[in-house]
Amino acid sequence: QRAPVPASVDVVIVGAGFGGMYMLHRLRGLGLSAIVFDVAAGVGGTWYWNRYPGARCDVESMQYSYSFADAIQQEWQWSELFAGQPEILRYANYVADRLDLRRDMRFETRVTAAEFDETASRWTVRTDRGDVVSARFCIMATGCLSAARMPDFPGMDSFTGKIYHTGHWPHEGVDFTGLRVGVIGTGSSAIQSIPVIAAQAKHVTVFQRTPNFSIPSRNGPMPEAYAQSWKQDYAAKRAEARMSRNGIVAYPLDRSAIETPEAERLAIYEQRWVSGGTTFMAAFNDLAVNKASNDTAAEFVRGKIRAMVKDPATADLLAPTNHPIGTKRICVDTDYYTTYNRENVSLVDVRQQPIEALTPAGLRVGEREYAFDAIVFATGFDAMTGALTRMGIAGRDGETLAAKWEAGPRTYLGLMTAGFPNMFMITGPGSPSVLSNMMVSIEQHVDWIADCLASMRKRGLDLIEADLDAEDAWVQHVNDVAHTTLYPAAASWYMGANIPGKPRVFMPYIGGVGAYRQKCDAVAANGYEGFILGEPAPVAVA
Ligand code: NA7
Repeated sequence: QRAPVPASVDVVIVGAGFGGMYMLHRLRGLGLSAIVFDVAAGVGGTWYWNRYPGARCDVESMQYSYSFADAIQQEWQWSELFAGQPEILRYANYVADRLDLRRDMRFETRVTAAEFDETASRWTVRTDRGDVVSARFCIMATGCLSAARMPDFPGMDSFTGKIYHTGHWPHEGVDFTGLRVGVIGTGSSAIQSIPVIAAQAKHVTVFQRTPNFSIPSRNGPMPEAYAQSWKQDYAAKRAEARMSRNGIVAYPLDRSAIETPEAERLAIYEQRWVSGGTTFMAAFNDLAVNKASNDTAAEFVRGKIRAMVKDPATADLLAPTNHPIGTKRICVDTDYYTTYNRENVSLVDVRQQPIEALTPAGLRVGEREYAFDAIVFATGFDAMTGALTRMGIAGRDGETLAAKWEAGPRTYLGLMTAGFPNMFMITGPGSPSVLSNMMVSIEQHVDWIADCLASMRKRGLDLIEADLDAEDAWVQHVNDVAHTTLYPAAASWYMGANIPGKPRVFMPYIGGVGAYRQKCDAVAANGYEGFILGEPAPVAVA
């Protein structure tokens, strides 16, 4: 039984993941009324849905957590260096309990439309349960990787076995014991789940279109002394993360790879490889911008793959050659490559010859049919824009967000988009978001939005909108900065390249988390430069 939904609130928040949770907390602190909708049955967002075997954060636990409440960051104890999905979901629930968030949340409720009413300067938000809520502000905390993508192979309905998508995993779990399993995709979700599925299944066949670079996580139980070293110094470490490149304290080396003598360079890579995890790309300062430098890192990892995988043909297929390392989000794994040494695991290259169709027994590649009891789609997401453009958002003159963004997303600072007044996005396209530790980026956006609303109230204003010229300039800047790097060289989901027909635009802002924060703060300090602020709409007289 769902609690009643108020007809009118100050703010509707869409999404009860880490963004929506903290946003609600901040709005309460400002004395604003808010209601949060989420299609899930509980909090957690990404960590509610992605329950596939082996699902784990690729940012280490001590850094992937809220920093806004010292009591919470001191109380919570992570059990592993890299937390798994169940533990992160427990953490989200713990925070929700601790802050009593759920009383303003309505679950199992999908927002189907959000329309801006220009006469009243208010949003009308509708849900699939028939709710109609009027709100002054609408905050989209819908996540960057939340709209799961299923390829539309012919014969999808004909397959008689089970079909799963990693991003919509059954809550009761799946027992693969004794089953023949096909896995489609070799992104982060596949790389995490394949070793775990292979340990259970009779046979696993992996269909790889593009190999990815993966670094061993070196995950393990959290040493108490390590946790304490963070907790005792959290204020300083969090401050460092906020001003860093990716929102992660990674101790980057400030020197060029290509200018470092080879033996020394290899020793540095080796040391990063052995310590494991996310910080590999911080080994040198030019890996993202200098192809020759990048090649040295890529070749180092390819060498590791060849050393780990016994069958040379399989090793060759697994060693990525078609994109610079790091230009697709680097994966972090536990035993991924060595899993291919197991007798019950095989790899099929579907780059030249794609999967043609699903069949009643399995799937077909060219003339060959593969039979399965279950097929796991680890095929990713309509990243960054999918959740927003699918929602039925309409701004001024009834213009839909989907129409406005037809040629690619356009935002000012990734926070607002012109023509959609009073609608904010948390970690929207045009902000660092997926190129960063999401926790750091989420907190930065939530704080910025909350401070903005507080400042507007103080000045008696209640309308804010991105200025079109400021937006155009920001989009140009996001694009210019992206093209100073090697990132656009990869056909990645950062570029929309994984969705047929999606425009190829580099969506996140790659200028760095710290530089971006300074820009946002400067905009606020200059009276919200680039935003148009307005008076309250006059009350209509009958
Ligand atoms: P990703 O990284 O988008 O990976 C999806 C994978 O699925 C990728 O290897 C794709 O190959 C593959 N794919 C997609 N469609 C097909 C078809 N039709 N045939 C064969 N292979 C296909 O999603 P993940 O869920 O793994 O990870 C998303 C992020 O979550 C990750 O970066 C972390 O930040 C956490 P492609 O590369 O497109 O050739």
